[in-house]
Amino acid sequence: MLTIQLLHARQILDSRGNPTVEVEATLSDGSFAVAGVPSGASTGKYEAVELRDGDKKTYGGKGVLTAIGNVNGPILKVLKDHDAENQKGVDQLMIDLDGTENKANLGANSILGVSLAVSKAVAVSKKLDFYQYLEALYRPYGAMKAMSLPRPMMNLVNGGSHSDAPIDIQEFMIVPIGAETFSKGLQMGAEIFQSLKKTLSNKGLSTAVGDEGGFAPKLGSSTEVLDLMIEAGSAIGYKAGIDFAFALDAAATEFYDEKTGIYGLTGAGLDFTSSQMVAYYKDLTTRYPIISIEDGMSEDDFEGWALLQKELGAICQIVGDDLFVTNPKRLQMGFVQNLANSILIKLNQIGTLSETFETMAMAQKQGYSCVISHRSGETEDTSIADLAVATGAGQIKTGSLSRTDRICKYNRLLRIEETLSE
Ligand code: 2PG
Ligand code: MG
Repeated sequence: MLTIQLLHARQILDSRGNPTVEVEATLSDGSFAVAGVPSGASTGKYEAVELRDGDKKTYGGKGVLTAIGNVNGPILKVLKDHDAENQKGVDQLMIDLDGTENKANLGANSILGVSLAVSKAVAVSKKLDFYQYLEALYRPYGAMKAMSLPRPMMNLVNGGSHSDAPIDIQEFMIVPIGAETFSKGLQMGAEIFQSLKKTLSNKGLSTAVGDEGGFAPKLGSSTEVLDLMIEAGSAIGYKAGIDFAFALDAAATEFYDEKTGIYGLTGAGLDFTSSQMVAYYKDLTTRYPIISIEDGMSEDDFEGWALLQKELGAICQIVGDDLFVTNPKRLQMGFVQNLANSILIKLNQIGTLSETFETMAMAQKQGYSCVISHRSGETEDTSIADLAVATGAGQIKTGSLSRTDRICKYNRLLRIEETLSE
C-alpha cells in the first residue's frame, strides 16, 4: 500500500506578496510533490475559513504560521501511514479532525494544501500526469464528461477590489468563441491584450495592471471598457460576437449595501435596486455579446438572483461564485430556488479535492456548467489547469495575458493540449 510518510508545510508568498501555505507530501515509495494554496480578495462570506495569524506585527496580520503548524503537527499525526490513494479518506480525516462546518479550526488553507499535495504525489508515484490521476479520482462521482481542454475566459480589464481603477465591475473577460483549439483561443486573447495596450496608450490611459494581470485604466463606466475592448479586437481583425464574446464577473457582493438593499456603482455614479441591477445587465446584454455573468447579484440577494436567472438565464450563463462558494449545500439551495445555471469552482472555497469533486458532480448532473477558477492571489501552482481538463469542465478563468501567476496555468494547458493530441 502506498502511504503518506511526511507532510511538510512552509510559509511562502502569493502573487500579491502576502503569505500563503505550501505543502510538500512524501509517500512510502519516496514519491514527492508540492502544492501551493491561493487566496481571494473579494471573498464570499460562506467560504471555508482561511486561517491567518492576526499578529499585526508580522505581515500585517496575514501570516499563516498557525495553519502551517496544523499541517506539520496534528494533520501529519492523523495522516501518517494512511493510504495515500484513498483521497476521500485522506480528506475526510482532516474534515473530522477539524470538526467544524467551515474548517475554522485547522484552516481551509492548511487542509487544501495537504489534499492537493497528497494527490499530486500519488500521480507522481503512478507516473501519471496530474490530470490523468484527477480524472481517475473524479470518475466514481458519476458525472464524468470526456476530458477536454477548457475554453479560457481571459480577464483583460481589472476593476472592483482587484485594482485601483474606479471601474465597478471586477472582471471584463474575453472568451474566444471562434477559436477551434485552446491554443488558438489563447493566442487570440494574447493578441487582443497587446492591442488593448496600444488602444489605451493612444488614448492617454494607463496600461498598468491589476491583481489578475489585466489593465486598470481610469474609466468609470462598463460600456467604455467594453467599447475599448471591441476597438482593440477589431484593430487586429477580431470581431466581437463572432471571434470573441464577453464574460463579466461583477463581484456584486462588493458593491451591495445589505442595509439599504442598494447596489452602489460608485465609479459610474449609479445606484440600483435589485431589479434595476437586473435591468442594467439586460440592457448590457442587448448591446454587447455578453455570454456569461458571474456574481451579478450579491451573495444573499436570492430574489435578485432568481430574477436575473429568469430574465437572462436562457441566453446567458449565470454563474454563482460568492453565491455558491463551491459548497454542495449552497448549490442545492440554488437548484431549489432556480438561482443560476452555472457555478464557479474554487478549491479553496471548500478546502478539499473530494468536496470540490462532490460539488462539481452535483452541478454537472443538474445540467449546471462549471467554470474552474483561480483566486486573485495566486502561486505558481497549476493544479486548476489539470482539474479543468480532468473533469471536462469546459471552461477556466485564470486571469489576463500577463504575470506568471496567471500565465503558468495557461502554459500548463498548452503542454496538456500537446499531450492529449498525441
Ligand atoms: C473571483 C475571484 C477570482 P477573488 O471573484 O472570481 O477572479 O476573485 O479571488 O478575489 O475572490
Ligand atoms: Mg467571482
